[in-house]
Amino acid sequence: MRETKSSTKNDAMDRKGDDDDDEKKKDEKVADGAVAATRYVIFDLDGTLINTEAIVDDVVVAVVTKLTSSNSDFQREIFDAAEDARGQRPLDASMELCEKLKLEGVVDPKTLLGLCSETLRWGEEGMDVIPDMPGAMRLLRFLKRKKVPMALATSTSKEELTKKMKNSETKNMLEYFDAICCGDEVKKGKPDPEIFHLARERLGVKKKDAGRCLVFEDTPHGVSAAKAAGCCCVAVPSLRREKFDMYKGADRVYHSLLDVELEDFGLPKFEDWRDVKTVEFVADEGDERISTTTRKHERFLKLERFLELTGPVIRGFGRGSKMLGIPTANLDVVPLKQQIDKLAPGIYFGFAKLLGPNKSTGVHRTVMSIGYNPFFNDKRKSIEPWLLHTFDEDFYDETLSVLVVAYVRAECNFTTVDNLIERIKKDARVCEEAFDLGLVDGLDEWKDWFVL
Ligand code: ADP
Ligand code: RBF
Ligand code: MG
Repeated sequence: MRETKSSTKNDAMDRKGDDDDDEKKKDEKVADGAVAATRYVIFDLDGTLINTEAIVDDVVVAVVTKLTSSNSDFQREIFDAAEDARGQRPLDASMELCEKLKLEGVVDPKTLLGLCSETLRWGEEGMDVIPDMPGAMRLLRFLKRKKVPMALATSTSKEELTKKMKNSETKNMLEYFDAICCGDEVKKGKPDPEIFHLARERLGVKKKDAGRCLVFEDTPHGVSAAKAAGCCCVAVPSLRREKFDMYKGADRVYHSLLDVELEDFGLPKFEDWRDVKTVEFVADEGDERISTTTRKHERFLKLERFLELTGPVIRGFGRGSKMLGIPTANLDVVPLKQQIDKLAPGIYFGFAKLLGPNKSTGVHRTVMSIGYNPFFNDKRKSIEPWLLHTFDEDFYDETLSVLVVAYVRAECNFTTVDNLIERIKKDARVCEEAFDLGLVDGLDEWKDWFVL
């Protein structure tokens, strides 16, 4: 992804001269090395703005569990396989699932798909609420406030879109768009560019100015379609890191919508990051945070809604203390799935308290990683809070409650363990100093949580 920096210059920048006069007037200065000067934004829906994937995963787990009468260990496998199968056409995904979970003799891909579709009736009474993708509403609200014209380009049909929105976390999401284009309005679906041409036209942008449109996509097919339409394209993959190669065509790849640097595309810069002026920003080796604008300090993003995660401390991969000298009190992701789907994988900080024998140690500050720990290439998601307190003994099985308050960064890969350790210690400093300097407000609302 770092390499995208040099390969990303969109030709919209080099094609002055043949732009409309109107377009020229709107042109503002773009930061040195920025990817492009875009003025319009086009969004994909599923997996980009709303998390339909999580619901599909749940249905797959429920259906396969029933078919195989399986135990909780196998449920974890189903859960992982379902996640892996995301972003494909339904039948392809079903085939992958049958193969990975060795379901031959139990169910065939077509039947499995049928069973899942029966359960997945979007918009019907009793369906789970479809959560927004982390950072989606922050992005939409900000662009709306800055009067950036926006369109939706979804493969979903109009009818299905209405149903999905009825059950969405943010029911009025469609009000943010100046144009809406659905899958049944085009002859060919993504990866064909047709739907992005349509969205561009509806935004009133001529074909030769397609590079002024910034597309947000989560799948490789979507990226291909956007690029074929001549648009600039940001990918926020819904597929695993191992599959990130499939996103090579994108102008830039981010781990989540929270990490997007709009100014790199000629759009207004987010105003809600808070600098921790006492902690210097150094782009570590292995650090994938890219920005063309030089950043001087570490920073954090206060969550719009703090999140409480509670559960027994479980055994993790057994390497935190041994390998890193940094113990992390792991929580089980399975019962907390709904809550952590609200968070982008990444590094967060907040508070933690133990509710068993260690209750008397009080409330502690904590930094945590929620995700796949790319350095170790974990296949399973984990929640790993490092409590910034020295304990006399381990506290496995004791109930731990964590209050997640702020986002710091995406997970990174590092070439050496020392670099990883150094980075984690820096995260701890960001947390300590953010609280010491009183940079985190909104804690009053949670004052009951702090009473032990
Ligand atoms: P595991 O892989 O099993 O999580 P770790 O090496 O990460 O093993 O050690 C984590 C355990 O260490 C926790 O479950 C907890 O019992 C203990 N521990 C001791 N001090 C701390 C601390 N400051 N933060 C988190 N866990 C701690
Ligand atoms: N692991 C990574 O692979 N990449 C990271 O960027 C990363 N950042 C972390 C930040 C914090 C604050 C903590 C507590 C852990 C982080 N880890 C990261 C996770 C670390 O790999 C994990 O705790 C150990 O693997 C123990 O299981
Ligand atoms: Mg641990």
